[in-house]
Amino acid sequence: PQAINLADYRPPAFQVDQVDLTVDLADRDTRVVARLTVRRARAGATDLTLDGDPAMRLDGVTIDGEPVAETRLTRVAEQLTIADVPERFVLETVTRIDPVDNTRLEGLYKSGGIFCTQCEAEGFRNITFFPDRPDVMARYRVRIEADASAYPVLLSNGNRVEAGTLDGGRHFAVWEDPFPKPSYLFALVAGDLGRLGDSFTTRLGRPVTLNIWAARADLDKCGHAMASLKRAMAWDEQVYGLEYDLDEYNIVAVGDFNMGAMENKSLNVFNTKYVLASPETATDDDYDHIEGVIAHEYFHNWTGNRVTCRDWFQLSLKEGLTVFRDQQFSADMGSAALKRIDDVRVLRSHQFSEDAGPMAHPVRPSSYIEINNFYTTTVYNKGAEVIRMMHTLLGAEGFRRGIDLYFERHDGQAVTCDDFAAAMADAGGVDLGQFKLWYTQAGTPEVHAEGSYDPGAGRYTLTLTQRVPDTPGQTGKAPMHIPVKMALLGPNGQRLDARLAQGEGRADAEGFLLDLREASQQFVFEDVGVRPVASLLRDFSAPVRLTTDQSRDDKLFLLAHDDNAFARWEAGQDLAGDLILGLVADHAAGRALDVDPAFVQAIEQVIADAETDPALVAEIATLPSEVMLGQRMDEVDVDGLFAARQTVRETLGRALAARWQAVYDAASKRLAAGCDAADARQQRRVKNLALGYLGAAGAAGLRLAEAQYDAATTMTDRLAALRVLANADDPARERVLADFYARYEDQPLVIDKWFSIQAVSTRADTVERVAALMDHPAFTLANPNRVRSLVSAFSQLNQVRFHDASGQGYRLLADTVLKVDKLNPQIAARLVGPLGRWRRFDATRRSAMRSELERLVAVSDLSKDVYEIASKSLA
Ligand code: HT7
Ligand code: ZN
Repeated sequence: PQAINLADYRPPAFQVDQVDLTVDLADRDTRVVARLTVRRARAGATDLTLDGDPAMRLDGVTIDGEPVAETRLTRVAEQLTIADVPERFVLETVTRIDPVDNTRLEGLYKSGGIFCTQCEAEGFRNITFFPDRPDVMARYRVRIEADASAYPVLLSNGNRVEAGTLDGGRHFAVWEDPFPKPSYLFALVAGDLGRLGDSFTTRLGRPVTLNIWAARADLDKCGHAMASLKRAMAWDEQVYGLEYDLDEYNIVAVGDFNMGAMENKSLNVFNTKYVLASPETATDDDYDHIEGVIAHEYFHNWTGNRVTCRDWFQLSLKEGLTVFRDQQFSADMGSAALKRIDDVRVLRSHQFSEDAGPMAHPVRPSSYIEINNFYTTTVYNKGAEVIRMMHTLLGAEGFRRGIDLYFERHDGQAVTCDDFAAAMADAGGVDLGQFKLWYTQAGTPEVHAEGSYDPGAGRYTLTLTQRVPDTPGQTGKAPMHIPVKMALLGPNGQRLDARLAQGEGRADAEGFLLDLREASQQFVFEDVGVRPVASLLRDFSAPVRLTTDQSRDDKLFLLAHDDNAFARWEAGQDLAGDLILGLVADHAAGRALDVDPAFVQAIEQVIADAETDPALVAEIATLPSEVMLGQRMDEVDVDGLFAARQTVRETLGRALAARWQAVYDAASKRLAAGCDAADARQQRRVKNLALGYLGAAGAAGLRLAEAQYDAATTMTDRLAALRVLANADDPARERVLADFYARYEDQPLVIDKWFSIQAVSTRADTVERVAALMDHPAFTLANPNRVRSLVSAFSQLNQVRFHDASGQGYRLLADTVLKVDKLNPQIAARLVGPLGRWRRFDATRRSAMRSELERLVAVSDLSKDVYEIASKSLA
C-alpha cells in the first residue's frame, strides 16, 4: 500500500459548489443519483478525478445532460477519471450500492433496521463518486426515498424543505443545508425511530428544535443526553460567544458504530453508548462520558464544521481543539481538579505509550497509509494538551481573543494548524515559533528538575533540563517551549512570595509560570526566607514526563499540603509508583515484599478527609495501574508488577480495614439519608473505593460486595460489587455473573459491561475465559462495541493476563484481528496496538508478540489498515 505525504498536498483541481443527491433506499440495491455543479479551480486542469469505492456499481455518467462516452472514463482502483471536462459543468452519476453488505460501517449501512451513514474520513466515496477531500466544500440538497412503513423517519443535514408520499407505499423527504461543507460531514438516516424532542433558544433569540432519535424502547434513557446538549449549547455561548446556526439539531443513536459519535452538520450520529443512560443501566462514569461526548460533537459545529481541516494531516486542528473545549466544559460542569486528574490519567496511560512505541507520530502527522489509523490519542489528547498550553501561555482572555480572530479570519474555510497558531500568536502578541514544534516533533519530552536552596542568600535555584526522545523516523530533536506552572511552598504548605530574579517566566495568582525553552535552564528565586518545597508542573501544565530530585519526605509533604489538588494527587501517585517499583525489584531479587509504613500512614491521613472531599480522596487513594507503572520500567516485569501492586492493595486493605469500613458506612449512611445528585456520586465513588480495598483484604469484604450487589439500586454500585467478586476466588462469583447476565440480557450496553468485567479479571484463568466468551451466543465480531468490550478490554487493560507467558493472549488477539479484518478493517487495525509494544517486554514475550505480528503481515489479503499498524510495529 502507498503512503500519502503532507509534503505532496496540492489544492484541488476542481471545486464542487452544489451537490444534489437523490438516494432511493433499498436493502441490497440503493440507487444514488448525484448531480454535482463543478468548476475548474486549477488553471490548465482538464481531467476530473473522483474518488469512488470499487464495490460501487456505476450505472451512468452525464455532463450537462449528455452521456459521457466510455472512452473518456477511466476507473482504476478507488478512482474514476473523466477526461476533457469543461470549465464549468453539471456532472450526473448514477451508482448502486448494498448497505446491508456493508460490515465496514463506513458509507451507507444498516444498523438494527436503520439506514445510517458514516462519512468521516473517507466514507462518502462509498456512496457516490466525489472529490472526497475536506477542502472541497459544497452546498447539499438531498432527497431521500424509502418505504414509508419501515422507514417513517427520513433525515439529512440542514432543514427539511419538502416531504410527501410516493406510489408503492414509499415516501420522500428533501433536506437542504445552507452551509457549504466537506463531504465527510454529509449524513443520512432512515428508520422507524422514536423521538425525544426539546428546544433551546439561543442568546440572539433563535429557537432551535432539538431531537434525539432512538429505538422507541430506549427513549426513556435519552434525558441525560438532552440535558447535556442544552448545557453545552449555553456554555459555548457564554464562554466562546458561539451560537448554534440552524433551526434544528438532530442526534440519532445507533448500536453499530465504529467510534463514539460523529458531528455531521445538524445530524449527529451517535453510538448508543454515548446517548443512553438510566441509573439502573449506566454508571456515574457513563453519565460523565455521555455529557462529554454530546458536548464534543456539539462544539464541532464551530471547531470542525464552520471552520474545517484543509487536509487530513490537519486533523488535530478540529480534534485537539474540540477535545480541549469539551474538557473545559466538563471541568466547568463538575470539579476542575477531578476532570484534570481524569484527563491526565487517560493521556498517560494511552498517549504516552503510543508516543513511546512504533506508531509514535507528531500531533500533525506527515505521512499515513490509512487515515483511519490516525484518529489517535496523540492527535486527540496530546492535540488538546497543545491547545491547553496555548491557553496557559496566552491566559484565558488572550486565548478568547485568539479564537475570535480565528473565526473572523477563517469562518467557512478549510484551514491548517498553522492558521490556528497564527491567529493565537497575533491575538496574544506572542511568538509561537518554537512552540509549534509541538505539532511536528513526536515523543514525550522528558524534563528533569533539581532544586537547591541557599539559606544565607534566601535564594532558591531551580534547574530544569529537557530531552525529546527519538521516535521512528525522527532523531536529534530540538528543545521544546514548555510552560511549567510551579509554586514554592513553605513549611505549612503556604505559597511563598518569592521573586523570580533570573529565567524567563512570570508570577501569577497561583505561583509562577516558567518558560522552559533551552535544553537546560536555571530559574533563580530571591527573597525565599525558608527552605521551600517546589510544587512543579501544577495542573500538568505540559504533557511531559517529569522527574525530580525530590526526596520521599518532600513528596509526602506535597501529598499532605499542596494547595493544588492536582499536584497533591500527583505526589500520591509518584509515591505509590516509587513504592511499587521498589517492591518489583524486591520480587525480582526474591526478597520479601514489605510495604513502607510511611505510605500506609499517608493514605490513612488522606482518607481521614473522606467526608470533606470524597471524590478527591478516592482519586488519591487509587493506585496507578500496572500499565502506567510499566512505563517507568526499562523492561516491563509483568508478574513482578502484578505481585507488587496486589501486595500494596492488600496491605492497605488489611492495615486500614477499620478505616475503610468507616468510610464505607459513612458514605452509605449519607446516601441512604438522601443527598443531591452530585454529592451522591461522590459518595458512591468513595464508598466503592473502600469496598475495593475491603475486598482485597479478605472474605469479609467479599461478603460486603455480595450484599451490595444484591441490594444495589444503581449500576454504579452493582458493577463495583461485581468487579470485586469477578476478581475473587469465591463461590458467589458465578452466581452474581449469571444473575447479572439474566437481569440485563436485553440491554446490549449492559451486556458489554458483563463481557468487560470478565475480560479484566485478574484471575489466572482469564485467557481461557475470554476465549470461551468469544463463543458465547451474545458475542459477535460484527458489533464494534462488543469487540471492544471483550477483546480490547482484555488486551489493553489486563496487563498481567494478556501478557501471560504462555503467549495464549497474543494468539487470541491476532486470531481476532484476522477475523475482524474480513468484516471491518478499521476496527481490526485498532486491535493491533498492544502487540506493537513488544520491545517493552522480556525475551520470551517479545518473541511471541513478534511472531503474531509476523503472522499478520504474512496474510495475503490483509487490509491496508491492519498492514500499516502491524508492519510499522515490526519495523
Ligand atoms: N469526528 C469523528 C471522528 C471519526 C469517526 C466517528 C465515528 C465513526 C468513524 C469515525 N471516523 C472518524 C468523531 C469525533 O471526534 O468527534
Ligand atoms: Zn471530534
